[in-house]
Amino acid sequence: MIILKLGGSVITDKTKEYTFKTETMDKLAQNIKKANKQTIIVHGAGSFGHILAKKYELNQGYKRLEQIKGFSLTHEKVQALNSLVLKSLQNNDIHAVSISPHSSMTLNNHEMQKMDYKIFEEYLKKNFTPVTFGDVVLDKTLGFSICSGDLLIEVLSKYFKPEKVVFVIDEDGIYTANPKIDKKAKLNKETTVKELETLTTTADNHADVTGGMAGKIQTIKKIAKNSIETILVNGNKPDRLYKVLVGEKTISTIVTGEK
Ligand code: IP8
Repeated sequence: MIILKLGGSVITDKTKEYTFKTETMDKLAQNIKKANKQTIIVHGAGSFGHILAKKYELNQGYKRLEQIKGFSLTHEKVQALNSLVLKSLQNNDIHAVSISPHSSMTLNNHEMQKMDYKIFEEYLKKNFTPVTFGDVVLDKTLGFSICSGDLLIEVLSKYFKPEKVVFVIDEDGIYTANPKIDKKAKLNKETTVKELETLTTTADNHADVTGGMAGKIQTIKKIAKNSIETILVNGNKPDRLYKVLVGEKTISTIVTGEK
């Protein structure tokens, strides 16, 4: 089984509120179908979640009444994005079912507190493709906070020990520096957790309340510590995702799991 994260910056335009990239998503769905692998799909919130979450400071927990409105609005938007993703998968004959974090998971000070892995297991057993996503959730200490897709990937991969974890991002992989700023940045085709420790990542310039690339690298380190291989691949070149899923060589970054 493979756990797949569709990044928010691939399936939405992160700079424009509520803009879904239908064509990109459809092409990714086609390639996921063609690869014919059992998957759990996690997707990010992109411009359906981060702009509102930032405006209402939802990741900092409950501080004022107005945030209740912000939580509810954000929840509706990420749910709407999830429906668009689901529709695209179904149009490509992938039997996807949505598992919503806000109604089935809780956090405690940003860490996973309660998560129903059995639901995922049951759907997988029946040959469904479970789809979950970055969402607003209840938090025991903070009142509420944000459960990012990356946190979901981290806990799901720890529980399910997939054959690999794939991050579909809007770059060719992990670079030696931020390629959007530094023209001399080089792609790391194969790397290890040790090498990742030495990387200095600069913050992405769009609203991202859950850490952007720097946060992702922290997540990958945790996945690798469970001996699982992680691959980062460019979602704007969907045939590369197919190759990664079926184990063929392509342009990507492979982070080997620690033995
Ligand atoms: O895009 C964030 O999830 P991510 C979820 O996976 C919200 O980091 C609501 C901003």
